[in-house]
Amino acid sequence: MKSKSARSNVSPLQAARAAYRPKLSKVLTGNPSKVAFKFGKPTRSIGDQEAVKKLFPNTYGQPEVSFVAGKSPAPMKRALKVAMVLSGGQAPGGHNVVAGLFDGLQKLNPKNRLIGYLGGPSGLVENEKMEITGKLLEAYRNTGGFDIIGSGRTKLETTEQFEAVVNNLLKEGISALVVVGGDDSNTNAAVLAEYFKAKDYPIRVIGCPKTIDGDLKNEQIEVSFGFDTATKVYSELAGNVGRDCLSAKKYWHFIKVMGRSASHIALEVALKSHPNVCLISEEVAANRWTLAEITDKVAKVVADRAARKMNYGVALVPEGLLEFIPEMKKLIGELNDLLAHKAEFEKLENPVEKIDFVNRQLSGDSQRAFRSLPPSIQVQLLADRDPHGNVQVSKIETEKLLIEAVDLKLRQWKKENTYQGKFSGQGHFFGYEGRCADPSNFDADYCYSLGFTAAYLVAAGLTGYLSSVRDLLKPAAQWRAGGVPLTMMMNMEHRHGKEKPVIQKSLVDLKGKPFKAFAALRGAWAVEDDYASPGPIQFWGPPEVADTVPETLRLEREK
Ligand code: FBP
Repeated sequence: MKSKSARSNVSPLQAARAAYRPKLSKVLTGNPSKVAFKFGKPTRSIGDQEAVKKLFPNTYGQPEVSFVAGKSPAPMKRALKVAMVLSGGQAPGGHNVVAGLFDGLQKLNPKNRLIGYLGGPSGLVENEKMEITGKLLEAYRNTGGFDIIGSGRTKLETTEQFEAVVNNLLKEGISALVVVGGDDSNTNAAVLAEYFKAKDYPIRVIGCPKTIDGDLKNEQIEVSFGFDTATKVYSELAGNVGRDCLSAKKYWHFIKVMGRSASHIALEVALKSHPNVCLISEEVAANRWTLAEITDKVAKVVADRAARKMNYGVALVPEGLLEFIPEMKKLIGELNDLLAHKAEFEKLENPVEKIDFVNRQLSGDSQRAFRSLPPSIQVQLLADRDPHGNVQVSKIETEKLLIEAVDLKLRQWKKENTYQGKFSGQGHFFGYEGRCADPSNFDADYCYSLGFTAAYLVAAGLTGYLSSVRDLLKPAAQWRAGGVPLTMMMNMEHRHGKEKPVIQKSLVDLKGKPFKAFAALRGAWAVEDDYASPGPIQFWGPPEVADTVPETLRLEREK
């Protein structure tokens, strides 16, 4: 937040990058009075329609909207004060969403003002805020991080919190709130929009699709922002590790990559860097592979390579893998419910007592699954859930668990004389390294457009919508901008021991082109050395180097 040190020491790259002018959809570059809104048909939620409709009677079923050239139905005469909050994990390009929102509001009416609430949703409750001005933004355009106003994971769910937010926003004269976040934060945005509308509070709510995880996507949202940059950073690092393998020829590198539940990041990094192994959690779940079976498969690749005198390799492990292994999924589900309800557990401080306590409450199957894990992983599985009830998978060292399991298996095969290689594992976790990188051209442009679009959705007087920019494989000038009703993406899920309405996470589609492209190549990557080094993000240069989109997006959307 207003970090002076971070911005006072500007490198030549940062100075040049600050001058980059993000590209925008053509319809938004012209006169705002020539932007018309085209509404589609009424929509329905992606699942559990009756239950979602019942919980969102005032915002359910709204039509999609897109901006087209025409006459604006409501030119903005009255100046607006708009609030914004950055929510959840950082994602490259967040500052450009702020800049796009600010510039869009200014374009609509130079008297419009933007107030940033500090430290995530808690800032709205605690009324911690600052005005975002053109001067302040100068130091943040095209930079990574969320430090301009900070972020946080507080979940807004109680009536007291909602009323505190309303109170603070109305006192400040705010008539719209823009929430920049992932699936959980935008679920929060949908709940707030419904609450405000039900109570006739004059505040509209607009969301923006953020998350490096890439799991906030569907027909309407082609990709979440930050995914492109973060995966480019991880791919560069994975490529470097591959080169290290080829040079030293002595380690097997097990790299856990962020992404929470979905394996989109692992898949994208695999497509770019060609590791010897890349596990895809969704495939594990579809085939109901046990931890022992996964171990066997990885150990088999290690053994096959050892037979060719290649005692080294790169294995990518998606962050959420454990949750997709059926016996572990069951175990985690039981642990979630147990931890959500047991005050007794909270009193225990000693990890051994905690493990003991939990062990006694679990079902037979889950006890066996829990006992099969090393104590370090058992303790990690008992760590606090995040405010949305999710296991904090970033804290579970799955890469180490796999190294240990593969090592054990190989020792057994050695005893049985079926393997003669050497195995030395190195664990890595690529996560935080990529979340605050300076946004690629794609993310810089996309984020700016999302922020700008949010300003126009606010001006249109809409609420309960997610800012949407589509046709991302085309040049930015041809991008389609508009809004998608948040309830359209919702279904009911079991969280914190209860059924809750949430925006559905998108998982890797095993029938989709990106997975198929990977599946067609992985056999060759397992035994041959084909490590690719995409190198660092290129901000300048030929378009085929500097203006690329995620590989996953290209495979999914290219006609
Ligand atoms: P969001 O879903 O909020 O965008 O967060 C993404 C993420 O980076 C996940 O990949 C990771 O599991 C999690 O955040 C880590 O959370 P934290 O920053 O709280 O450690």
